[in-house]
Amino acid sequence: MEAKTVGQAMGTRSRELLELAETYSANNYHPLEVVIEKAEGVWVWDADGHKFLDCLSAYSALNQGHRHPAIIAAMVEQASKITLTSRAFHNAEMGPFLKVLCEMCQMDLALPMNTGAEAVETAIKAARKWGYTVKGVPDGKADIIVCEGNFHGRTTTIVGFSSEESYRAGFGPFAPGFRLIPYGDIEALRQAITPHTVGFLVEPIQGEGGVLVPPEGYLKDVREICSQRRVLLIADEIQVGLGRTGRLFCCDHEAVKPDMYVLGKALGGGVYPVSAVVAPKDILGVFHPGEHGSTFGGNPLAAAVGTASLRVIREEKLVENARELGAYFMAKLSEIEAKVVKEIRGKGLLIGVALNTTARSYCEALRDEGILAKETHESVIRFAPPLVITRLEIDWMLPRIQKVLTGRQQ
Ligand code: IF1
Repeated sequence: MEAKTVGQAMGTRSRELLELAETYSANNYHPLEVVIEKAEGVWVWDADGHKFLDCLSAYSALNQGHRHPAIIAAMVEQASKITLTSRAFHNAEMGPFLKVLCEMCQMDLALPMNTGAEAVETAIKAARKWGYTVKGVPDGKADIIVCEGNFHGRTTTIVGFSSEESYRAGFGPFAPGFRLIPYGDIEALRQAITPHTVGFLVEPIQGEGGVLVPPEGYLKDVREICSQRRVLLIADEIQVGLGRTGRLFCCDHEAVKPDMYVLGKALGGGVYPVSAVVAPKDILGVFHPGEHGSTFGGNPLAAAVGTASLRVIREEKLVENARELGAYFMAKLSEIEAKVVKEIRGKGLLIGVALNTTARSYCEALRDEGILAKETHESVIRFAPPLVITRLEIDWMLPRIQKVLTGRQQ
């Protein structure tokens, strides 16, 4: 399990491939200097054979681990039969997939899309349509409340209600109909709701916001207020759902059932983009033929992969593993005495280590120790390994993380 350190001596093949990407790729990312070529479980290898433990999991899209054999098998088998029909025809895989998905969510209906942003857009459309046709909001007046520090995707509508200037600047004009309130502030929500409010779109833990866990009881109070005021509680569980935080859904920590789950990332098991909105009939039932859709949404390959991805989460007890090993990992991280660490927060296997300085160089040092993590919000290191991780693998990481955070060998 020993990983070679990369240090400054990035291999020549990696260096060449990195330069090729930098020559031809639009400059919308600033990745860590590592070129990954293959992977298995929690491990990845770069183009020169160096091995790393993946502590990002593609922002939780790889909850089941890289190339989970059951998911790959389902994908290959499906690829040998049929991959795409479009929704102009039925396909044999979508029904069984949506049945399992609805059962896991304890909801009636699901609307399959591809990326997270598309699912968020779908939830916005559903909430507005529900507002006009069920709640009786005057046409064109629906508003949706969102939180400061939110991250829901990159479409123009979604970045239009971001509070992060770099996501918005230069991309307007933006769609009206969204209002920002502080995250975790229940009074702000109470006051923001008007008779025209159709939905409250919220992340149960803000991932990109810096792994921000709202005050205990917040979601429960949100649920109560939304019910009282007839506002749809739309939970963006794209990053925190499907086991990541030690519960199937992050809302489960407070026994809260939202009106809509927005899911993505791990729904596709890290092999294929699969997203969905899942809700009761009286909400998702507002769509009629022709009002919404997607060429690839619900395609047979996606459905087969989605079915297998959900089965792996259930059968391999990934939720329980995230809960147990997340608590262990967090406790062990908290024992590290490092002046640079300000706070450690998170739930399950979504852990943010907030530093009192910029985190980038620490992520680079972790990479040199064989651990891939990515900073968020400048000063937070996010540790979010695949949920298939073992205690042994966490124990392998701990002295290396300690070395990087303290500058000392254990
Ligand atoms: C990138 C961040 C994470 C999400 C939540 C919707 C979406 C995301 C809660 C949209 C996507 C991704 C996008 C990815 C990086 C990543 C990210 F740092 F940008 F914010 F995870 F923290 N809701 N998050 O986290 O899903 O359309 O991308 O499938 O590079 O932009 P998508």
